[in-house]
Amino acid sequence: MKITRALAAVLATLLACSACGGLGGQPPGSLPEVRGADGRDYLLLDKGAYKAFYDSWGRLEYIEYDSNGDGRPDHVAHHQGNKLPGLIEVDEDFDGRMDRWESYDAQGRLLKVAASRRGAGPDIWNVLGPDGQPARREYDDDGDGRVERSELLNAGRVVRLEVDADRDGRVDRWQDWRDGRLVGEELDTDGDGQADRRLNYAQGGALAGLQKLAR
Ligand SMILES: [Ca+2]
Ligand SMILES: [Ca+2]
Ligand SMILES: [Ca+2]
Ligand SMILES: [Ca+2]
Repeated sequence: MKITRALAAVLATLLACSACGGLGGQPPGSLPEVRGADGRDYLLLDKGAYKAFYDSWGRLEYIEYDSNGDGRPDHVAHHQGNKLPGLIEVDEDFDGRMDRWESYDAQGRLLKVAASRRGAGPDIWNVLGPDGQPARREYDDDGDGRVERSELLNAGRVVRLEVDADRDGRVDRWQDWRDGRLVGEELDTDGDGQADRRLNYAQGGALAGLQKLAR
């Protein structure tokens, strides 16, 4: 994958430089202090295509990487003092706005990839299962920063759909899908966050039963 390769190259360069330059835990006193994009002050190790930002204790906070040489970072790896980044932001089309966000665990395993459908921050998330396959897709369809639709996947197929239809922040519809067919649905009709109705559907999609659920 393009991003992983780019990151590996950046890390290799950085670690090589740490070995020769005395960084990596020691206060890098000789580095210039700069103001980061977030308004905080950092010590900057400027290597041209990539720039590593350290806090005053020499802990690596983040790395900016300009892969196409247009002077704007298109990869930002957030380390927050850790050897491996927990989050990598990517500007895939080089327009100066980030459009891909990758979350990693402490071992460097990819957990989640977010993308932007509107160009205004993440609004779709692909969550990977322990086997590295997509396990869940989450959508912020109205762009308010909150997820209101989630698909649970099994071997690439949707098996369950969870929807916050009234957008109060709580799921109120749970749909079960089998072989591409809606087989049942549970509803929270009184808004307490608990399902209180269940609908079952027959082969052709006709309603086969309506059940009131005990509380
Ligand atoms: Ca760039
Ligand atoms: Ca972009
Ligand atoms: Ca939303
Ligand atoms: Ca709701």
